[in-house]
Amino acid sequence: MALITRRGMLIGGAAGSGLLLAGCDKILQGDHLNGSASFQRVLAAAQGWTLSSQRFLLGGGALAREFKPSDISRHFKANGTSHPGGEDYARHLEEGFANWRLRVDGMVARPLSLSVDEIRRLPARTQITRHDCVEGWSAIGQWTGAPLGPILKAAGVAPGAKYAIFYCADNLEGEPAKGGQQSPGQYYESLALVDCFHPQTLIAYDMNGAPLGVPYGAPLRLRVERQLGYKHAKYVQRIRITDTLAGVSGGKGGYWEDRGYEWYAGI
Ligand SMILES: Nc1nc2c(c(=O)[nH]1)N[C@H]1C(S)=C(S)[C@@H](COP(=O)(O)O)O[C@H]1N2
Ligand SMILES: [Mo]
Repeated sequence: MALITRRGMLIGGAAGSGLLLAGCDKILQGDHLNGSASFQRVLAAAQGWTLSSQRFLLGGGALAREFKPSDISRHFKANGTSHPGGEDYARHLEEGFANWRLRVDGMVARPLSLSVDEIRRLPARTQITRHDCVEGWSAIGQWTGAPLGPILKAAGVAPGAKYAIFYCADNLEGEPAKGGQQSPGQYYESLALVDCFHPQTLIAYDMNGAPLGVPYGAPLRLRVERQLGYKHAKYVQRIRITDTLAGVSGGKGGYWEDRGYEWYAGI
């Protein structure tokens, strides 16, 4: 929790945050063509992010190992769902995901709704990492995406919140769910907030320099590099901030957790 405390100080620090807020208001009033209010808020929040990331490292936080472009696996296995199916997803695919939204809600001061295009216009991070699946295979890939930290910072996580729950578009057992509503068999995952603010935790949209393919979670997936494969939710539509994992499907915090896997899957 030290990271949150440090971030709290950063956000709360009088001069810095005042400047950021002033800048943000000006953008909000001035130019609606440049994106939604959600987008402008995240853009403003992202401006202090490099500093937060550096403090994370100086504070002893560990990064997952990053590799060279020549290390990238020629074949990266697609695992679990490789196509969500269903009318909803088919329509999104046909529209080139122009109407896909990433919603951020729950215990936040300002719920957000971001288009894929807006997420692509946020400051990005690219990392080459090794993905480890519990089934016993690994592959190295390059991921580009928006760090999750500034997105949650812009939403304003409420005091007492503990987790982020990621709702996916695919259902492994029945009818595909619509618009981020949870139904039995639907894939979902969750992280402790501290892991959401890790510098390598991304809402990723590119893999090996090209837009994510359908098997790899198009249009948006989570990358959380210090954890096992099943935590890396694909086809993400909604992030809900909460203080409990109860009440969502089996209540264990994830599709595979409800079927016996460990919730904390650190590597
Ligand atoms: N929505 C969704 N996310 C998912 C899964 C899934 O079936 N559905 N499988 C998980 C598992 S077990 C792994 S190993 C990785 C596989 O990611 P990949 O298909 O890009 O290799 O996605 C994870 N995220
Ligand atoms: Mo996996």
